[in-house]
Amino acid sequence: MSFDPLDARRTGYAISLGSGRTSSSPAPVLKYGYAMGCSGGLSFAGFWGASSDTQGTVGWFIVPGLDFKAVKLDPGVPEGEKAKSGQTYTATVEFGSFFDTWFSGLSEVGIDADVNGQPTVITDVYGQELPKVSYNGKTFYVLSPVPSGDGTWTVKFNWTAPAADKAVLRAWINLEMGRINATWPETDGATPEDPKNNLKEVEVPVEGVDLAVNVAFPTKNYVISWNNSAGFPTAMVKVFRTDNGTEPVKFRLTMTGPEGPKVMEMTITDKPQVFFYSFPATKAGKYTVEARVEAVGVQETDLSNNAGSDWTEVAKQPPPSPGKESGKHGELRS
Ligand SMILES: [Ca+2]
Ligand SMILES: [Ca+2]
Repeated sequence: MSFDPLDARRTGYAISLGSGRTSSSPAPVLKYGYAMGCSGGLSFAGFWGASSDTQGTVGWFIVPGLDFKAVKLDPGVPEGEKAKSGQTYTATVEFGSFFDTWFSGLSEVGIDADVNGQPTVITDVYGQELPKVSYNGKTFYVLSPVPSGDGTWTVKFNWTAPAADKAVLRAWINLEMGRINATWPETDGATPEDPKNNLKEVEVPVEGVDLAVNVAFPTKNYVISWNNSAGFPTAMVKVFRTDNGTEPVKFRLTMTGPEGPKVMEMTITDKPQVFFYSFPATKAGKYTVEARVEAVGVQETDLSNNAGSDWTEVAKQPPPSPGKESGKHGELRS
């Protein structure tokens, strides 16, 4: 196939990222089996780019001036606030391009984003997942088309603040890193090692979860009445949070006392939760109940308040001496 740039300008060719690809949104693919470029009186101030298809065929095209850029990355966390571990935010990314060209443009360009190295699902501003192309075994998101002149795109991705003290959000365009494996040569020579203006990185501080536990007996002096063989002292175990998060956090609560350990897994939001540890006491003595709370799957900011204990002194009421009024009975509590 011969390539006539004037004809290309008339018909509005768009060059695609590699032939032999599969795409969720078919775009016009220009198959270029041999060199093509300017001729006649056209002149260009740019340089030549190359792209190869799955058969290794190299196609050449002229890139007069091409610059992709990641303009802005807004993590979606309210100004001045830390992200809250476990909470989901919507990040907004602005990409731009400048393409000084005589034909309609490139049909698409690859973009990618990650959070602490984990790839994200990228959508348009309406939440619709962006189209992807598969090329040489990798699948990546594309923006399309790349117009001549200036182009801008706004995309979004949801991310959940991780169980860590910070999250690193990155978004990039036209760099062979992450999922992208086909790129256009740019005037600024952006590469993964030197991404120039093609990459935006934002570090977001994350407010971790802080669970706490408190153990308390309602009385320090528990008395078993003279006519009962046992009493049932009860410790109150309160699990609460000192962070301001409202998202559900799983926790494991271990309560230990005379009745042996009791373990349970529950979920807490911003409301404290109260549990009771009751045990039969037949003998006088000092009884202790301990409790330990552990967040499951999220990081704790302060482990010093995750354990607590309390004790109660149990006494046995002596039987009433003969002759005294025996109408009063039952447990005496101070
Ligand atoms: Ca660039
Ligand atoms: Ca804690």
